[in-house]
Amino acid sequence: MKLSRITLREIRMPLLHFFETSFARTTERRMVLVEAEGEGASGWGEVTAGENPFYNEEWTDSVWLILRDYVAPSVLGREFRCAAEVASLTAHIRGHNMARAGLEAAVWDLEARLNHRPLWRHIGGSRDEIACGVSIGIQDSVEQLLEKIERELAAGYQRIKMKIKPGWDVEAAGRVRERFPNIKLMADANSAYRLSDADHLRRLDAFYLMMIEQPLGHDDIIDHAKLQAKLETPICLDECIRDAHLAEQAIEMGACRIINIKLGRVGGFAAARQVHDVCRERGVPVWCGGMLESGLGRAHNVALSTLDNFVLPGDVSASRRYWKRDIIRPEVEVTPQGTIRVPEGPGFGFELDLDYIRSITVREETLGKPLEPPMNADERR
Ligand code: OSB
Ligand code: MG
Repeated sequence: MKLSRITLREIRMPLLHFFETSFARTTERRMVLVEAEGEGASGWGEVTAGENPFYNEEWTDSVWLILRDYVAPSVLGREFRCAAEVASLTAHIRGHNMARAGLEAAVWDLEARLNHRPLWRHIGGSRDEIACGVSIGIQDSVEQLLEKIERELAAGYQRIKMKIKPGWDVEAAGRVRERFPNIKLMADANSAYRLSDADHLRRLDAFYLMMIEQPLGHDDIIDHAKLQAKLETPICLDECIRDAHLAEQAIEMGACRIINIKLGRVGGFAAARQVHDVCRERGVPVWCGGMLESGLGRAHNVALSTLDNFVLPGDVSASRRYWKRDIIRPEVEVTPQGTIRVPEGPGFGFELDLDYIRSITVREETLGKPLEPPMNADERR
């Protein structure tokens, strides 16, 4: 298999409602889409980086440069056996997993299409319906939060995740629990605490949360192990788990009992499957995280969630929760039972609305086989 062209597009999409985490409030998304052409077909991927380097080190502008100057030149015109090999072509790039994953996912989509197969079957998925939860951002008041939860439960969602930060945690979670004593409830701190907050975080144990996600440093597994020893509530790691080896180490150290897998954060489908397998072998359940994706990234998340150890409801929810108009047809919809039925069409299983994509594209660049191969040690001599 070989790629002849890679096209990068940056699109802008305003969110229907702002989304606030412990690190930022997002009102408009700027995302990079990757189209990979080769063997007479094309596949698409979405880069899941945010607008600022606050969740991890990547953001819209960094992924553009990394894709243009490093990822694309490393893959264009090179022979590879299958999509599962693409990650190894860019493995010399340190970090920048989301940029690398954007192209990798596009090649998986391309390969699935060349095989006339749905992407979810192509990656080895086994479920035709996935369980959905929602992630609800920090609100201006607890009343607003309660109202939103009420609405999402009425829509059928199976579990509620609330974002927390110092000043919006024990009291807010307590009021949610008081109002909804029986729901599956969890909290995501996005690294807003330190180990010295352990006694404070222990107060959340009273609310029997399913889990608390990434309470401590974005890259700190050791302190999470110390914290887990003090909490009844299971810790779920998100930011910390950038590859299968880190997943293995975190589990071995007792730093978490659950792992959130995000396609971009780990560097693509091949890596996500490795993390999934490491967890399954060790009896650790996983679920699919979200990064406020457009329909394209959302469809890839649906496919990923069909692997058999995705046993907990994920953050993959309906397009209409985010967008007035999504870039795929049909949009991602959720059943009244809080599930998404997995599409049977080829590749990621939805049609791209190319006219709409064109209308919200703010920059576009097509990269072909480089005239000069990147300079290597031999040439420099
Ligand atoms: O930590 O899971 C997170 C959004 C942006 C950055 C980080 C996270 C999130 C979410 C939103 O929780 C999940 C979604 O609805 O896409
Ligand atoms: Mg998270």
